[in-house]
Amino acid sequence: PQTIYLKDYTPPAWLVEDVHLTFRLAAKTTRVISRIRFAPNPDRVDQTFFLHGEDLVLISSHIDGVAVTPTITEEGLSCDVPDGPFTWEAEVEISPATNTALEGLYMSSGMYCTQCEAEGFRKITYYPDRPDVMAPFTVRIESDLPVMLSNGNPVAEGEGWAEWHDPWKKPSYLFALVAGDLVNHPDRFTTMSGRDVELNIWVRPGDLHKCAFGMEALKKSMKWDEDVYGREYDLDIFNIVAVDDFNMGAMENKGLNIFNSSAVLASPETSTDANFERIEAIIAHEYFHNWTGNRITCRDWFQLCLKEGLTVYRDSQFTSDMRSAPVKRISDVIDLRARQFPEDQGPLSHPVRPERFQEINNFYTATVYEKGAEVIGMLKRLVGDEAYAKALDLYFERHDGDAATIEDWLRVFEDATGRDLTQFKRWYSQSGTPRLKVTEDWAAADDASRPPSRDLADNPEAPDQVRGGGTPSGTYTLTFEQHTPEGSGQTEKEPQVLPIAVGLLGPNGDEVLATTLLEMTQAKQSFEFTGLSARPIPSILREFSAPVVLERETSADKRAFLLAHDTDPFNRWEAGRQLARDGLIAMIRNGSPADDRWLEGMSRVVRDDTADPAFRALMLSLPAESELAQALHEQGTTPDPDAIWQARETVAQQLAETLQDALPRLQAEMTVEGAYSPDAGPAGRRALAGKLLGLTTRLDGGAQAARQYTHADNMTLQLTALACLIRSGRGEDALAAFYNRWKDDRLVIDKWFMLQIAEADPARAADVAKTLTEHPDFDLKNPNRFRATMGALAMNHAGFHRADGDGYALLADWLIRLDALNPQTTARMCSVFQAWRRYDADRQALMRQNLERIAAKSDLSRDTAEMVGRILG
Ligand code: BAL
Ligand code: ZN
Repeated sequence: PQTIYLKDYTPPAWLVEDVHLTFRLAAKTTRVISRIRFAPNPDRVDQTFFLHGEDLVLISSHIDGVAVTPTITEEGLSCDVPDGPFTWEAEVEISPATNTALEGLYMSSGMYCTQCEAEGFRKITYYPDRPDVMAPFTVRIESDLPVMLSNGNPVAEGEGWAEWHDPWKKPSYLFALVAGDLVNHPDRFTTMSGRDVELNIWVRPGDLHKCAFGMEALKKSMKWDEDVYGREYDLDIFNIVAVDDFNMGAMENKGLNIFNSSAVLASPETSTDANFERIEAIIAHEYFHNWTGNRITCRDWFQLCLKEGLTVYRDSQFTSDMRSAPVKRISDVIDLRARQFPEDQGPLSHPVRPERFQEINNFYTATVYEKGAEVIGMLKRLVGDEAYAKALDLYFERHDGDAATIEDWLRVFEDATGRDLTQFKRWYSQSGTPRLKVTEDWAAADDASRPPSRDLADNPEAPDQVRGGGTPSGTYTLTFEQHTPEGSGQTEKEPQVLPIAVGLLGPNGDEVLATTLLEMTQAKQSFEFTGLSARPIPSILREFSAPVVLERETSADKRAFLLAHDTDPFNRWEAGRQLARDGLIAMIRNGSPADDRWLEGMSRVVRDDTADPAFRALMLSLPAESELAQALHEQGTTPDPDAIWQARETVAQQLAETLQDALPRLQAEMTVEGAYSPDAGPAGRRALAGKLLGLTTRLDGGAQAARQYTHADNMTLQLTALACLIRSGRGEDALAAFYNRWKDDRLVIDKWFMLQIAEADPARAADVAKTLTEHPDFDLKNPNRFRATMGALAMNHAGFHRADGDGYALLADWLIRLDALNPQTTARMCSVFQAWRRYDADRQALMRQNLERIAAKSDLSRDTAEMVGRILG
């Protein structure tokens, strides 16, 4: 397959003035008639007229009304065209009913829908399917279905047809069409300038009761974007449609967002608190794309982080404002470490702005999205809130209507702030997670005349900053060294700009220096603090101010001290996490007992009723098995999945025993009375209650969980209880009852598939998954169901890595089958093999064998071939 390089970008030869499309919908024989006005691009470097097109049957084509016979290949067509502007007309036939790749126009549960990002529009008609070709679209849909939707505003409709016009020029990847037997949950929103906007969430008739929460989230998002970014909605109508079969979470098509039904439909009976929070965030994310993605789009797909990093950053700000900022930050960092760090430290590592790809669908990654958002967070920290707001205003003003680049984005910040961002730009071009080592030095007041301390002697240059002041006193020095390991073909990595937020605590636990931002730009750099009467305890990288691995040799006592006293909630949590991690690793490596300081710390935190219950729930969560595997690997120990699982079990059991006396009272305190609300307050109480129930189950064998399961009146309580019952080996009856109760609800049955595999005893997980693939409800064509089964197997770390290799083989078997139907979802799931080199020789051999088996499949998709090739290296 062909590799495409950022360096080879050239402007389009032809621009599109406007587009008219007519769709005559039929399941296997849809006709798409296009009329497109082309004009030469004044900036072009060549004149080739090429239109992308895949899996299309060309019925006829005309230029300025004269029939033409283009040259057609698998990728598209070329044709001789006039020197000046002309009109292209074509009719093609496509088959939505047999489109299982879920790209282009396809059918899901009887409705027609589209997914065009990144390169799906070329499966609908011949077109210059690249984001820097932008045009207004007029769309006519003909069908006997009652609801027909496209982008923009409705223009006219009649019996069997509807017409839509989108006045905002857009790239083809933002095109959308929906037709089906749908019903709507309507509402309205008045924008900041007083314009009235019609809002709708469209669903299949049985799902109408699951729309209210999504609608509220949409209105909150619209208001928030006005209040915080000054961004107003720009059409008369905004439609959201829920679709059951969807590769991603949702898609930001202009004025017509299409959602995976799991990312929009919610009710207390069928959705967990986590589902509600995710839905709120995804609705916000897609809505925010209207400005960061649609009004300003990307010049080419290498610039994907321009819209995704920024929009993830914006949706995280929104969630922080709607809920708890510290809890959101901690959750984001857990996610970053679980998904982005392994990607950036393994064979799939790539820069936030990749420089090459074979299949762009493989680059909708945690690095582009989540690390892309971290980069924006760092930029904001460095320039400050006010300058950030000024730069964003300039970005919207300068680039509205543009297909922009990362260079454009950074120039806006340079122009708004006067800063030189040349070095900062490395965050976009250099792959890998920087490792940041820190050492400390203290010279007491009576030593102040001594020659420079040990660390400073190593570093002949003067320290960068002097802080504090006042009466002569001790000097405290932090020396940082940064290093980014080689990867993704980059051998020499340069120092990055690192914003390092630091606070200092005195020996009595009082804060002696409030959070201060250090700006590190060199490979090694020292920062000096004066005006201190005693050696402080540092709190470093507060709020996780840069996406790095902090390497700091420190005692468990100091971690316990920070856990007790740090004023920064993130670092308080981090101290507890580090204690837990160090203790687990010591147990795995040398059989050490659980660390008392961690058990005592947890005991204090869980009883601290001044602390947010959601925060306490996060504190009680142990590091994931995969995180421990990565940590062991970094420390030179080959991870043993069974030993990791066993150590977590042992520690969790000890925690349960330590808290035994407090559990009943704490659980009672966390009980939420009254009608269910998904708000952060009650959701946080349920989260903590859920953790406590998990601990109680270790002591009572599941008796309380069984009672909770029976009496639960919302899905959060029901599913928490079910998970506990499965873990305690008492899940069988509840699983059967759950299935019978919910068998008609696809989204709830996804949970049923997922939970029994993810929570299975590792020795049985692959067998449970295999049995479930034989269940009549297992549906290979539905990405949610596939992920609920195979994704859950991969989540069960020790189960997936079972020594006999059955977990690997089962997944590979199903990936081979799925590739023929849905390359995109297959390729994404291949990434669960990315850390294969971390494990012992036998497991490595088994994983390699299964990866090679996938690679050897005949007609393997470009998507999967690229992923497997990169993973094998
Ligand atoms: N643009 C693809 C889906 C999303 O990131 O919103
Ligand atoms: Zn997005």
